[in-house]
Amino acid sequence: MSLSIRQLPQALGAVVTGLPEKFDSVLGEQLHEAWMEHLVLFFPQAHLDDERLVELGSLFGDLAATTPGEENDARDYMTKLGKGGEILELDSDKERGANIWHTDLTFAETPSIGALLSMQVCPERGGDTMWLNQYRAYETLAEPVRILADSLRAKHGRAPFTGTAVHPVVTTHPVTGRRTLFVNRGWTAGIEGLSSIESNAILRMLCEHAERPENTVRWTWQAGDAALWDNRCTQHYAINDYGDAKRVLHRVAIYPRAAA
Ligand SMILES: O=C(O)CCC(=O)C(=O)O
Repeated sequence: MSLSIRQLPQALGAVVTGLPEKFDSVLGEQLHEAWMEHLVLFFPQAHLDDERLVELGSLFGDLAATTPGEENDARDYMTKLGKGGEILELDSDKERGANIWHTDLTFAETPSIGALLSMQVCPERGGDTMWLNQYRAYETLAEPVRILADSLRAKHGRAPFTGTAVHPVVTTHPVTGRRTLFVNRGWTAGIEGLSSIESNAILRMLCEHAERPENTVRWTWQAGDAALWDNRCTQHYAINDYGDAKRVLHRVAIYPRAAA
């Protein structure tokens, strides 16, 4: 079967089928191009074991389970698997905190550029994940609000549980050159230089604007599916509607390749 990439009709996302046995640099380039265009790639029934998860993720950068440095990653206590501890196991028996819109690790100076997630044990019903398009969120702000957002910087993180970092509220994607909103409800704590009344009101407005259903896509998982997202221009939300059912995923976080 040859590689096929089908764009979804929603604000972001494409479905990839026909992954070859061997993951090489040609495949890496094809997937990278599609990833930059569609922001999230879904791989139904890819059945990536941990070795293949690491192999596929490595096509796009260096891998770590969470933050590569010891930056007080809030999820450092979770199970890390793989030869280099680069796989994070997300087990519903231990943690269900991802049912808030967030971008991973924005409390770090250098957050991951993306992540690859593979569904291991899937609830019979529920447990979907949603993603939203932060380019679209930025581009659909009214011009005066866009100009305001362009001028702001925000603090991220919740010390002492996580590290803290300051990032511009609007960033430029290093590959596509597109401007993107870069705040999220999960980790953005406040806007620099504003009163708490001003900061809370602006952050709430930006987050509510980004989270509108028009900016989203939703994936209903089956065991064996995988998803690859760009952390620089998306947010995601794990829907906690599956009661006591078990849900287990394996995830690698992708970082820019260290200079050789
Ligand atoms: O459990 C999910 O569907 C998403 C997990 C998540 O939010 C994350 O890996 O950051």
